[in-house]
Amino acid sequence: MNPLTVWGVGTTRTMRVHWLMFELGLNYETRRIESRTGETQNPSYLKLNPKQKIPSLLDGDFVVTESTAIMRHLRRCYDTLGYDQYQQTPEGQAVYDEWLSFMLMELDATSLYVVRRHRDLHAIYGEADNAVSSSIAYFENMISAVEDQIEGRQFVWGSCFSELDIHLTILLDWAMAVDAKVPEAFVNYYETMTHRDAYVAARKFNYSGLQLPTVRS
Ligand SMILES: N[C@@H](CCC(=O)N[C@@H](CS)C(=O)NCC(=O)O)C(=O)O
Repeated sequence: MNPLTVWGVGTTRTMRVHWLMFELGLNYETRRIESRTGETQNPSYLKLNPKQKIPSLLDGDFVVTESTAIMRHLRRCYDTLGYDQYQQTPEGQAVYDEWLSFMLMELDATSLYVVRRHRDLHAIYGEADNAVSSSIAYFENMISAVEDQIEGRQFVWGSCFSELDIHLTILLDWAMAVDAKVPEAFVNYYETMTHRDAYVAARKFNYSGLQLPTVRS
């Protein structure tokens, strides 16, 4: 039996994990449960993830939840991507933390996810037009503030592809889907990332044959 099983497809969070799996070239099983189908509330799944969220990873009998934690676990245990010298330094590590916090908090949780909740999922979380428009404006301000840091760069962090590129590209996918303005430097970066074989394959894998209409969250 394959020791690695990923639970969940169809969302931006599951896309993070499947894309990394494809980049690492790992052989794994997938349980194609989806959000808002009730499958995250099945008693058997609740034992894995009482938060009722996807994705989850089962590595042998060890469970990891939270897409970012899953990605970091996969890189620690099954890495084939490698790190450059700068990435090993305290400065390189601090820059990693800075980008990760910025993307998860400023670009995702406090902006695009608010749009998601109060626009697409307003039947669950309530309508809040002001919160939606101010969150898009906030996202645009935040991403513009770091435009110089991405200008001319192939990767977010150092000279190697990393999970930070997965985070950023998926955020850009999402920003474009809600018609947020994305600075030119990010559009160029996005073009390169979305031509990667693993991105194309993972996107098809993650978003094909869903029970619910395609949702990008
Ligand atoms: N912080 C979590 C968030 C996961 C999350 O919010 N998943 C949502 C879909 S985007 C979910 O599973 N919702 C359960 C449901 O709607 O049934 C992560 O990054 O993995």
